[in-house]
Amino acid sequence: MRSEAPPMIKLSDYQAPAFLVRHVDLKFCLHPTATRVFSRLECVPNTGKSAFLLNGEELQLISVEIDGKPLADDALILTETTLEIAADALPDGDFTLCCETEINPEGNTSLDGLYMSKGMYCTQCEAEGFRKITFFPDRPDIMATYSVRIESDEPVMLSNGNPTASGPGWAEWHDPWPKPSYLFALVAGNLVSYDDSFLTMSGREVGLKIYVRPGDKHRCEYAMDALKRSMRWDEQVYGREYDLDLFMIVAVDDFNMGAMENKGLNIFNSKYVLASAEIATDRDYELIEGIIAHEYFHNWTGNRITCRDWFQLCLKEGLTVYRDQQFSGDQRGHAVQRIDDVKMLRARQFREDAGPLAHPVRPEEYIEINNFYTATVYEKGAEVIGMLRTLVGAEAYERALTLYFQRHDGQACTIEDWIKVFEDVTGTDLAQFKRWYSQAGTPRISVKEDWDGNTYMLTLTQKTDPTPGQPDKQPLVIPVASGLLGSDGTELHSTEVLVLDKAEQTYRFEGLPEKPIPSLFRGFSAPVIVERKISNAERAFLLANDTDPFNKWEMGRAYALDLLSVLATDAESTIEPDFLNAMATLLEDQTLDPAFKALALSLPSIEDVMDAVRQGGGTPDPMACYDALSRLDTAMAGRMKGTIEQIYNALDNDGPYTPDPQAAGERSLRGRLLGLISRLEPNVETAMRHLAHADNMTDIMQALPLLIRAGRPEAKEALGSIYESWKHNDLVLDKWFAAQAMATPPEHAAEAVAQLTEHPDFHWKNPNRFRSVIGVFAMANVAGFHRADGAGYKLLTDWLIRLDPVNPQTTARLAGAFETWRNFDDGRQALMLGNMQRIADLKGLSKDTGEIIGRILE
Ligand code: 0A1
Ligand code: ZN
Repeated sequence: MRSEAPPMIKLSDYQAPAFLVRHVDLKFCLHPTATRVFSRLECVPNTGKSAFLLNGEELQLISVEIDGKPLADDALILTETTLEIAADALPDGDFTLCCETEINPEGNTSLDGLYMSKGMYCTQCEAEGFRKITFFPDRPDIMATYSVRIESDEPVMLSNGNPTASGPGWAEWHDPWPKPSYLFALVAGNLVSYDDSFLTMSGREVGLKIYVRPGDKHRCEYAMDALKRSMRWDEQVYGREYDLDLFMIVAVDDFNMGAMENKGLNIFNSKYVLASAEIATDRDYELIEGIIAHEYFHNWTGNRITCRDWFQLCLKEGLTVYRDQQFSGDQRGHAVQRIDDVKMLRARQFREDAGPLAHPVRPEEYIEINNFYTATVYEKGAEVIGMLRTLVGAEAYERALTLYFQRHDGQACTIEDWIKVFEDVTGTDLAQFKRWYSQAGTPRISVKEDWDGNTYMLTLTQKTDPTPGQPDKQPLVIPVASGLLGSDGTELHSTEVLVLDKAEQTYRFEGLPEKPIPSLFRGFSAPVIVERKISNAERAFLLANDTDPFNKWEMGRAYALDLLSVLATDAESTIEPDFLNAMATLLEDQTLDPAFKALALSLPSIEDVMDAVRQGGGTPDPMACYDALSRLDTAMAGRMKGTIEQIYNALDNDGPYTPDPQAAGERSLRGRLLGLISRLEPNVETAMRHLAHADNMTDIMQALPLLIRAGRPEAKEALGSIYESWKHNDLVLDKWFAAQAMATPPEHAAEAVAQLTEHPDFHWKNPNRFRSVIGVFAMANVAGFHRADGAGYKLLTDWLIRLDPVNPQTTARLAGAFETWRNFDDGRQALMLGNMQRIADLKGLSKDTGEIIGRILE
């Protein structure tokens, strides 16, 4: 255990590496508890004579040689995290460094470095896992080619690049593309592959293989299809062709994140690969498609062009998220995709930006880089790229990207390099725009209107509240896509991008026949909070008439939030019939697509309601917000009863399940209607029927939570029978646990979840299982987690304390459940504080969790 506080790493301290590594030879003699790793690095001095500092953690050093000669003991300084070779022990020019180390994959429960998942060897090297495999200058600006030899009895042995040779008990791989160490991967185990091939745009045939455990081969078809569509899309839209003979995906059950873009050998959490109607929901299919695309797109944005240092993480992640969102929009429809993306941005990123964990898209300091794989770096990073494209236009964006790929291929780059290609292509100075990368916090925009009978004047003001370490904020460049509507619903002024780049600005629109109704931030053209005093009548008007689907949805949401924040503070208040009428009109509108309708008929999340109460100056009571949502949902159901049932029945599709967007959209509307119907049925008979007829996981997962929420004995039976049928399938069991953690009524959720943790299948060291129970409870059963007696906080904390020594990354991520603690009443604040203090006081607390709790408490 380290005794002193872990150091803060700063962007301003960046220094070019003293040595580069041109090529790496690795040999692995695999053994579950004693794997031998032999490395040979071809090193090149880079900045003049200096000591050579290599990273290494949890390694047993067996030997080290320079140019074939062992080093004198006094030439080496070995610490728990580094190996330093003295400058005078190194020759003047190029040299080779050979190291032999021993590691223990089975003992590695952090799932970082080389570890074992159900008997299979597997690696995770981003961000700093390679240093747990061998001594290496483990930083992304060192790019080398790799040749790898694996020796073991495992039937399948994989690494990056192309296979070069193999025989009984060994396999060799060569990756010709220079890459940083974080993209290294190795897999070995008893796997089978689902195979296909792809003909690239220049006519090369690429082998495609998805490796899974033997029983899972029939669940790879959808992932393979998504992969081929991603490869074609990247050729057609970005002109990017794949660059090896082989592209492999491996599904593993124990994984901290979603997936990893290792060169030529992507490693996936199995939940984002395996799909069939009976185990995966429509949402799972959608996520599989998006994540397959995301990892594949990294081949160019991340791998061929990588990051100079980890502060530049958004360079690859923001751009790759932006690209996967574009792809999903092309596959599934842009309106619905945009609404889904914004819902997620607001739920995760806006919340992060408004609390103690707020940080810029390009952070300037960190203790543990794994804590910065955040919604801000990923999702806000993608929004910044979307704004850049809106500002320069689609055509200039395309030219800038072509220049980026041409100029920086094979390099480790910075945000400055990225901005420069746009400046060079457009001839504009983007210095002010670049503030989006350095300034944390979500800008708030206020709106003032003036009308003099002929000219309409729109005055926009921007303000960003202080965030940790950034008391003063500067104006940003904000694209405001705006349209103006007439009172009959016609578009008086079609969408135009206004550029707001000062604290306050006025825009004039001349010669209008009447005072228009503005539709601002169409398509959510910037990640901001619009604070516009607007009547519910105007919201209803825009909900009915706006030609922009995003704003149409937005107005329904704003209207609902207005009512919900009143209901949550005054349970006796009445519900405006106009809102219910507007929802009924929407439901009956034949021109709207079902997926959009399902979104527009859904109510905001409980967190959104709590935020709305706070904006109104109150302190939210989670239980009152939960009840407000139930009441409004019930009122909607009552108002639309006849129509709901009729449309619900009409959507009943007898054909076989298909995961295509149209069918999924219809199911999502049907699921939403089922939720409404169940509000009026104390014995949930429609949900029972829905479940009884379900031939796919989507339908099951629509009905099951409703039975659990209603506390019906039938829920127990259903859970029992699902368990019996699926107890050998971890992905289904994860959902089985999650449904209970999420839908158990808040009053006794903590007890129910505590009981789930006693279940023999609660394998808490598996991140998916831990998240399905503890994570879902803390993040998705909000009123249950925040129960006033603190039982939820204690349960989470007890489990975080247990998990931290085993898996710091997953612990730190879930500790983020406390990030909103200051938004609650004094009683809850004190309870949360006490529990966080218990974590902070732990001896040997990981630096991952220590950093998160430290920042939350600051
Ligand atoms: N680069 C991956 C995400 C990822 C990051 C870290 C990991 O382990 C600590 C694993 C995956 C992506 O963006 O998909
Ligand atoms: Zn990524």
